[in-house]
Amino acid sequence: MKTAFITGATSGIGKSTAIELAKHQINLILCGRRKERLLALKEELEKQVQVHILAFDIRDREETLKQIDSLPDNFKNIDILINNAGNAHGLDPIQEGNIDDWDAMIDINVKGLLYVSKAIIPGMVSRQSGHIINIGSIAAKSVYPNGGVYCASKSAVDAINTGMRIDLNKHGIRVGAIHPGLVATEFSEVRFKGDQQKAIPVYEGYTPLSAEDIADIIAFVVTRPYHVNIADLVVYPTAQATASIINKTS
Ligand code: NDP
Ligand code: 8X3
Repeated sequence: MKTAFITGATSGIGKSTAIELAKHQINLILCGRRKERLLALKEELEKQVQVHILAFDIRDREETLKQIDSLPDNFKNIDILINNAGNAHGLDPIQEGNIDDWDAMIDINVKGLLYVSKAIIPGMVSRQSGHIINIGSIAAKSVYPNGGVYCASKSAVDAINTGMRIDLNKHGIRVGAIHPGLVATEFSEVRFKGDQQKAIPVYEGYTPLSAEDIADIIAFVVTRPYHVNIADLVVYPTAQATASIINKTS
């Protein structure tokens, strides 16, 4: 049985991915800061597969390395890494941007992803096998108004994804990114700091992607035969044409 390490498993895409991969008999290491949610998910999925949880903040470099190093022997060989944890913080023109928001996006979406990867990739290299999926965004592919720093953080994920694939290619490790458009999760609640008046309308007037839609695609990607690497995948809801063009007339 394979083992997958999923960051950001307490909510949205990460949580749905855990549920979906359990159906495929993949053992799980589930991460996030909200331990009570991790415990609840572990209890639910342990009926199907082995589950280990790690509660830590991926901004904390020492803690990230320590937590991953602490994995019990039966969870040490990670076959699949899903670098999913991340969020947008704020939606402001650059001249009004909040520096704490900028720090959060760069520290979580970029540096946190690198810390986790640094802890896991050497094991994959020594085993000469592994599969890494980086969750980017359409924000990696085009910049939209007031989202410059979030888009920059996801462009960095896109570049890191390509860099990983180049460097890990000779070690037999598959690397690919999935770039979703609008997915109805807690994403907008986080972006607007709990302000539901701003978060709810983001997903109104059209059918957004669901976390399950992305989880389904991730399950497809990780179950392809070894010689198939889905390297770069952009997924929009049908109502969305670009980051800024959304058909809300239906
Ligand atoms: P959610 O807000 O629902 O989930 C975000 C997850 O990231 C949570 O599990 C959260 O866990 C975790 N996380 C956030 N900050 C940290 C941190 N400092 N340390 C550890 N874990 C953290 O959003 P989504 O499911 O939508 O987002 C998942 C990924 O998908 C993100 O990378 C996002 O950028 C990307 N994405 C989302 C889209 C969307 O429209 N929703 C579209 C394109 C990409 P906890 O708070 O418990 O730590
Ligand atoms: C999330 C997509 O366009 O809401 O990465 O920022 S968007």
